[in-house]
Amino acid sequence: MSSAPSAKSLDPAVQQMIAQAEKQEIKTIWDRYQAMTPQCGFGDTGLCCRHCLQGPCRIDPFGEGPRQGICGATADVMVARGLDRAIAAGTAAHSGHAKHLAHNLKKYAEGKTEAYSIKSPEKLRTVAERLGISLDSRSDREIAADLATAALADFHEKETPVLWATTIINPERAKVLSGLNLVPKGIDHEISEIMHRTLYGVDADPVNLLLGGLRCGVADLAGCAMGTELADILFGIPQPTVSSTNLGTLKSDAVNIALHGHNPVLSEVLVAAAESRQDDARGAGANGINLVGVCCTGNEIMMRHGIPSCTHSVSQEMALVTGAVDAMVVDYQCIMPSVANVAECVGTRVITTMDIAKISGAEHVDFTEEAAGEKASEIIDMAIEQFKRRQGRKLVIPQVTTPVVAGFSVEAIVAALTTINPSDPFLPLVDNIKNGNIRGVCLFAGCNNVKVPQDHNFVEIASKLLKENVLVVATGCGAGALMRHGFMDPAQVKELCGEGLAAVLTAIGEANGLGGPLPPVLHMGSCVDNSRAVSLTVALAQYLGVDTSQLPVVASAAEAVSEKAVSIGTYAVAAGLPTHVGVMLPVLGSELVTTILTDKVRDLTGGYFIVDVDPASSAQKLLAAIDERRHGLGLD
Ligand code: NFS
Ligand code: SF4
Repeated sequence: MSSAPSAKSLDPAVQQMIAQAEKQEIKTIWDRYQAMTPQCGFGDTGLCCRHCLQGPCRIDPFGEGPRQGICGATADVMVARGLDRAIAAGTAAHSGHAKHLAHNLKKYAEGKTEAYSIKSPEKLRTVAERLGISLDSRSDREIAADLATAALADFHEKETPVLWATTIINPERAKVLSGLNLVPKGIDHEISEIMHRTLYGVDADPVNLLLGGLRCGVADLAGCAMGTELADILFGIPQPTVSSTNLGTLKSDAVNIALHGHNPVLSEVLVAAAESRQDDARGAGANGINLVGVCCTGNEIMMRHGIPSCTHSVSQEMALVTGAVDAMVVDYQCIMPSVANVAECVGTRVITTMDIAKISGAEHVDFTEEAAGEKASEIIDMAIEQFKRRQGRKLVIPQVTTPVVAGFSVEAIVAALTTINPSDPFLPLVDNIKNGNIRGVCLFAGCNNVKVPQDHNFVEIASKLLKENVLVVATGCGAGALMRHGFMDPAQVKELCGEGLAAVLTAIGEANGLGGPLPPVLHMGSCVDNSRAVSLTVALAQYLGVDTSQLPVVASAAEAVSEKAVSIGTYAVAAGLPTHVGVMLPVLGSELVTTILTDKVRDLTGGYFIVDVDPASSAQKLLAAIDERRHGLGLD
């Protein structure tokens, strides 16, 4: 890869900041990547094992040297074990986020925190009812207490399987999963079982290991679904909202606070605190407090409050390079430790808030739900103080913003369809799938990977699919990528979408009084909100009386980074979806594992991985998968 900025990012604002970082001699992820190349071929192909102290053991993917690790583990075993551990780590992260929300709900129910309330009593009741919790003449608090207990119970092994898995899928899928012994017994149980079976000298059957990984993937779906639902209950169900994105959302004359990470437990309180502290910011000479989001926290607060997203994933350091961020406040996950170094270079502050996620060089405020209001105020004080300190310093804010319409929860999508057909909201959607106005559905998810010019895969694949009338939904930093390039701007529908799709988006938009179409790509939220895409798929399957694996629905993590993307991809495959990954997975060292993931698993779940780093051929493969499923349903 050349070092020209265009090889690093497609985003003009990021390109400008990369040049600025070079000028100020600030090292960024692209510099560190270059310093790291060539990367180790053993690790790259999954053939390096450090699971015991006799290691590390390496197997040459080209057949030179040893064929087994010191203990006798083969390439297949090493690769399968490594993949399993990635799935377990991703599952731990999503469900850790969900567990945090469950504790939050419990503290609310017990009256231990003032900062939180039930913003969606309807969803509280719908979810509780689905789990078999009694609603009869009970208060929100009582139901919330039971719901929190049920959520926490789903983490350990118990009589019933994980309810957040079994109650959110269609009966056909439940049957497939239970026939394969893929129904998780407890979320934490599955994670710890993966750690056990991948230990030195336990599971040495690659197929058995991969089946364990798949079950852990289903546990990940449960964690994501729980995370989404509890967040909606506590903070409200997202509704379509107008906002904007990119580094131009930072304001030189305001106290800029970038909220980065994942859990709305933190960001929601800061949103409220910022609102009530606007006058203090003005008192300090600022034109108010300007909140912006980064990564999935950006998605969460954009969907619920219309707060702009400043940047995503691989370009997070660039927000700091502007010099305009007065505090980057983080919770956990996807926060590169390097933000502390960049903050030091530009003289600003990174504030960590969670016990499990401190960063050397950052300041720490110990956030608790019990003292949420106070802690949020303390953070705002720190940002205001920093604003005063930075006066007179030169800022470089790229004047780039893009309009976004975000917030398409399943509830919002159903509501929009209901205006077209009040008695049968799914009918217009299904009719348009049948007549080919909508050829299929693709979910774009996952991160930006430094190995790919930022946004390149997302933009290229989504452009192709939209032109072919594929309805595109997006989450996580995939949503971030597409929004920064105008894919969530309704004004771009004509330019980006095929005629059939444009007609559908326009009809729905106009029926809903928008005076124009829905945006080309529907923003469904953060990464835990991939569960929303699963819910939509399940609802569609149930409406048609088929299984999820029969639908013309595909997924793509076109620039994946995190182990969370691996676990999400795994549950997409468990749900029966053809699932594209646009970067190499560390599995190529085992032909057996590679064949199972990209082919054989299909005989079991109906889903499979498509691993392809070329966006043009990836788009072709996704379209072919869609067409194959249309054919299966008799929709040629
Ligand atoms: Ni998803 Fe969201 Fe982004 Fe990747 Fe990270 S923020 S949880 S893992 S980098 S999409
Ligand atoms: Fe080597 Fe086996 Fe130990 Fe892995 S578990 S490091 S392959 S001896």
